[in-house]
Amino acid sequence: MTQDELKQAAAEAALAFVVEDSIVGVGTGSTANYFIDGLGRMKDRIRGAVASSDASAQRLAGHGIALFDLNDVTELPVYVDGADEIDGSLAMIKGGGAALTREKIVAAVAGRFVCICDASKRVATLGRFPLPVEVIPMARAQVARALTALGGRPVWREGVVTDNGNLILDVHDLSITDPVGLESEINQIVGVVTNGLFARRGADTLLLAAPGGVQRID
Ligand code: ABF
Repeated sequence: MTQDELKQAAAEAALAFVVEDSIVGVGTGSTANYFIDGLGRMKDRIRGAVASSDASAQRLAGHGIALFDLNDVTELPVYVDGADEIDGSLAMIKGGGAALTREKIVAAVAGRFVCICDASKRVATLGRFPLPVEVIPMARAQVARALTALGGRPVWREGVVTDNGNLILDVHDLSITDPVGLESEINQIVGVVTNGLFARRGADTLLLAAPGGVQRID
């Protein structure tokens, strides 16, 4: 199976977690896109969706799925999204697609976070994938210095502006043995909007696709 087929298999498995007549939280990225396409086939059985990015909103709208503003939603039973890395405690690195802030906000509202991944995303220790950090533009250099002091090597993702009008620093060379602690520590740096560690609120369920099938890990 190709990596794309594995992503699609994980995404299809997530459709079983969608609650009838509910509003569904929808992530961003190529794996989430397969989920959106699957959701399109069952659009008559849901009320609609909250999207974590403009790109996902457009794809959902293309399938005729109603879009809701998160501020108008009180119940979001399920949020389905991919990840860049996920460890054994279901802590993740996200943000390779620069949508981390909206992803984290939608995930915070959701009752259950279902992470959909091909097996290449599963790691013993987070950090081989550079950790994305969204920063207020005027704070870029100051935040980079603070991240360097934490032992990382921040690289400005030049040319990328997030849906919120901010910048991304990708932090290389981190071996993240305490994801919850590091997530909190980076959040304390003035000028950081969000960091791509999803550990304080990790995934509740991982659907991990390998050639032998999709494994569910809770
Ligand atoms: C989103 O999409 C991001 O948080 C993560 O960066 C990325 C994963 O992308 P893909 O599914 O294309 O590998 O979930």
